[in-house]
Amino acid sequence: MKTHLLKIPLLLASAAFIFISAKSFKEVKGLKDYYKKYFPMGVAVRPSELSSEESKLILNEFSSITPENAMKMGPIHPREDRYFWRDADTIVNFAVRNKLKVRGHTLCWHAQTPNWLFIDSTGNNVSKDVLLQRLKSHINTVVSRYKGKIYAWDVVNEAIADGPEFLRKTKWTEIAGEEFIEKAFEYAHAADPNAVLFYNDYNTEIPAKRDKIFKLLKGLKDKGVPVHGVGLQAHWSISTPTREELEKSIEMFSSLGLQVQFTELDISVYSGRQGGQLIQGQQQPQQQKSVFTAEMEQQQLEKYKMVFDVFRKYKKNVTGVTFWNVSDKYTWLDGRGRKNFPLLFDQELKPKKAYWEVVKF
Ligand code: 9MR
Repeated sequence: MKTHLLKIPLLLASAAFIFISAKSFKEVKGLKDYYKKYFPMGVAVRPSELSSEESKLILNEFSSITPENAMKMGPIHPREDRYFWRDADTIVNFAVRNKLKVRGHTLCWHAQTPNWLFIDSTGNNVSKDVLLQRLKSHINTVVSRYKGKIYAWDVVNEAIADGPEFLRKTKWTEIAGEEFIEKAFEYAHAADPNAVLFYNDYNTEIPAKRDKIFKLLKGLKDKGVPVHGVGLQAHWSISTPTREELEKSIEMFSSLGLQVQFTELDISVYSGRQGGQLIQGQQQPQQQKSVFTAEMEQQQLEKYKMVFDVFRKYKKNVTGVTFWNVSDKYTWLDGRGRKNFPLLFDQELKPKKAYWEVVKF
């Protein structure tokens, strides 16, 4: 009897302990929770990150993932008769297991595209018909495989020129002219009529480039091409974009009836467009090398605060925000002897000051 009575407080204590720890675990909110009423929060991932310490952070903070490279034409379709599914499957399976959304990236691009697509067995350019047939087969195979698991696709990536021309000069335009763009959307729509289809590009806040992207998208919409959204990559920096430039982009593209998603967000600590990228051969002053100064931290924090303020303001139009890479430990902007620090998590995967500005509203 005595021992029985003693057990009751013990049981109560352990129940309370379980309750408290379950509660405190639940209370570690992530970006996706703060933004639940706004839009999915996404991140670009590499397969290796899904089985390392990054995976915990990804699951706690994000509700959507995008393969950084695994679904691009080169990696996933290295030869005409050979697909390489392992990395893309790893990412999609992780998402399905953990109930995350997946944004597919990308079905048609000029970079990371295998040469076999454009040439015949003698090494000459294929005809337009052959190229479009290959594109159709590629898109149909990839989109069908992940039908129902990938909710949105970047169908065509970066087709607009940075310079004065309209379209970027590539093998695609050389062989197929402008038509490859609408064809890519048609093929993707036929393979998965439920997928939300995006045209994706960078420097979308620079008026000259924005006007050309607008013209392209308006033309596609007028023709009835199944394009549903525009992906604004958002490789920004402490100096770009301004609030006005950003708001104007959202308003212009929304006026076409398109969803707007920020698909590759990062804010470089170096000023300039396209993430303040180092131009080949360009030398950086010694003191800029791999140092995250208090000044950079402050400027970056202010830019993050501003852009998320705008995203929330336009929550009716903005249907997704995806960061390009997980943390400052590895980003596509690192390299040539200089680290960038463009993300919300530091090299130890801890939230930076900018993180707390993004979730403070
Ligand atoms: O982050 C990607 C990097 O690992 C690749 O080497 C690079 C190849 O061009 O592509 C990077 O991702 C790009 C994305 O697919 C499209 N928009 C620009 C991104 C940064 O270059």
